[in-house]
Amino acid sequence: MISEITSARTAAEQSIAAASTLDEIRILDTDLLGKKSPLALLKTGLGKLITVDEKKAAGQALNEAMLAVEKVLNARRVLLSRAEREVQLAAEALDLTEHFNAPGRGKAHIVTQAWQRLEDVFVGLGFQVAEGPEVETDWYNFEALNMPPSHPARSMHDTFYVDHGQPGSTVLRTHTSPVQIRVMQNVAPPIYMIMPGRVFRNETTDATHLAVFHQIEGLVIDRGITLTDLAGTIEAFTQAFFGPGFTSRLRPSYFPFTEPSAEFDIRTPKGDWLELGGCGMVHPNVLRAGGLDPEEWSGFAFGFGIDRMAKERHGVGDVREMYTNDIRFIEQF
Ligand code: FA5
Repeated sequence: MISEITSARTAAEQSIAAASTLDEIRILDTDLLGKKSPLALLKTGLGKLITVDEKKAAGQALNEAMLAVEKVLNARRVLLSRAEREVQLAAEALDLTEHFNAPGRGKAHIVTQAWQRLEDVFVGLGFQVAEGPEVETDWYNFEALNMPPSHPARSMHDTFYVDHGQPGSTVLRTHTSPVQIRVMQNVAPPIYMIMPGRVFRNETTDATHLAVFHQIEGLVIDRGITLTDLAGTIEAFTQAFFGPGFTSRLRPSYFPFTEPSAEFDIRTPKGDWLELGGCGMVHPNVLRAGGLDPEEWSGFAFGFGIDRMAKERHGVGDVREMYTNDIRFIEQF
């Protein structure tokens, strides 16, 4: 029995030494230490030994052999995983030396640059900046914006729901408009604010659509605000952001939270029209949801996509390119 144990142990150790991959080690683990391994089978034969001394000696030798095989197996596993990791690291290594040699420091991402420039331009026009949460309640994202549960306009927003509270009560905000309500609830008018931030829609991505993108919301609430103020603000913004050769127009549209509503486009010096976002006069129901009296206050709101603005401003063909994080693309801007 003892000699059988010794030869099983030697054979096991030899096959471990011969293993050259972690997959082989995984198989050997079962073959050499599992229920059907030679050592385990020898263990089942212990009962057939006659004397107590024989049993004791064989049992001890078996335990030692099992422990020894396990130890050798583990040591080989550590060695092979280290070797595999080194091969992987070598294969995935990036040569960054050309970037170390380049003069200058890192810079803000193209979308962050657009975001910061938008803030600068609006602050220059007298606006303040506010932010709201990315995880919102259904009430702020839809209901307070004049979209009750059955409202058909809800289907225009493909919503990501968060597993929190009552089913369907918590969402990843689909636009920055819910921040309008939070601002109205917390700031006494007159209000001249912009609200930039990240928004989420369960959409298939393409050259102009992302599932995670950025919007900038604008909200003005004061006494006697009219559509002319909205048009004038959009025009002043267009010239300040894009340059004097650019102009803007409003096109009739529909949003549940503004009445009347418009889409706003800008005209490039070449004469092309580009759609930038939506806007309109704040709906009385929205003013009420924000705790304001529509008889006393009126206002306008607008919201447009920051990623698309960055794309247009820099002539990027596909919005998705801005998020591949390929340093050769990013460092151009
Ligand atoms: C809205 O989200 C309204 N909340 C805008 C608004 C605010 C209207 C205030 C009136 C008053 P819309 O779904 O059209 O509207 O989106 C506004 C802008 O976000 C679009 O014009 C576009 O520039 C950008 N946008 C929309 N969907 C995507 C997307 N999937 N990927 C990138 N940009 C997008």
